[in-house]
Amino acid sequence: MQFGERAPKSGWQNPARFLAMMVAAFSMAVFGPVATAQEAPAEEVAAETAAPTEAGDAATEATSSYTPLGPDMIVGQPVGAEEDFWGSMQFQPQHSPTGEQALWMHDVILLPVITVISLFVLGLLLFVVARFRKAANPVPSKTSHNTLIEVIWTVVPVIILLVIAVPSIQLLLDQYKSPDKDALTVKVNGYQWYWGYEYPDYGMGEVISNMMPEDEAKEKGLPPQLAVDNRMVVPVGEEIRIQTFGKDVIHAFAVPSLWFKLDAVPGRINEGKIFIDKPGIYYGQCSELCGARHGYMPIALEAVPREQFEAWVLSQGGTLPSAEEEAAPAAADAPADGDAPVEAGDAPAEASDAPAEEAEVALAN
Ligand SMILES: [Cu+2]
Repeated sequence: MQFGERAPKSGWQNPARFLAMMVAAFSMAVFGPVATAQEAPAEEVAAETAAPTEAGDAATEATSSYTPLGPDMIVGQPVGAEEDFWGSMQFQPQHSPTGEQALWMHDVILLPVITVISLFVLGLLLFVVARFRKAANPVPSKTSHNTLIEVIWTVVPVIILLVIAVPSIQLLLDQYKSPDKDALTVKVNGYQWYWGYEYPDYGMGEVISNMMPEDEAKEKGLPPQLAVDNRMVVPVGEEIRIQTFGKDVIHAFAVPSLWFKLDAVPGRINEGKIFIDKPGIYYGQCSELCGARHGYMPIALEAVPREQFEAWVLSQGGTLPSAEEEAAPAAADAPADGDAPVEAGDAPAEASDAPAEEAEVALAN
């Protein structure tokens, strides 16, 4: 469903998407209940999205102030089996385009295919056990070849794999597409055992994010062991370039509700992109066993409208790139004549000749 909705323009021109849509239509026809069950939450999400956007507009007016989002704005969070048994056994609802596409792939293609094949093979086994048991079939057949059946059991799996491959490769390509050239960059540093967030374009220090003590989290109505003291704040509805580093050992930056997981490896930069549909708080955890307190370095990502994000940057002592750009042309005008620095450069050269002459004099003596 979301897969088709996401690409209304290219749906009919792009053969891969067209085939995927055909598969979706077929799957929905055959597995209708699964598909419709998925649509209902999508509508709820749309309804929910409308409300925070209004809140975002209100925030636009109050540009200068930033207040961290409260517990009512938690969007991406795991649920316990006691709260929601089925929900706890499924993927978290997705809030990024690739996440929606991946969840669609799982719910509409993979699960139905797996279920049908498993039931079919189980049925065949039960049939063979019953039909060809010794009592019912005392003299076994000596048949060893049947060309028709052999062709069928080769060709049918190939077709099934092709049907899976088309949307799967499309998804893989989308997941690893580079972010926009001017996407906001966040450097995510994994430490034993906390996270550090750097915003190289905003002239601010690293934001260090530690797990919030359990009592404090409960007091504030935030989930214990997921809440942090300083969240990673990013603008909503924009591409964000995430670059991960391991500052000591390998960590992994993972936020399930945004379909994002990227290793943070010492000595190399890994890069991925995030696009968040909806303002709110998204929780994740380190997903690489990194030592004793691996389980206590949660990730809390806060997506807010651009104006709120900029207010946050200013509250952290950062500067906005737009302000720098305005200042930059003025600075560029001053050395535009250009000759002055060059002359200044010549002077030291002359000055350096002097000691050489002195040295010659000294040698001559
Ligand atoms: Cu870690």
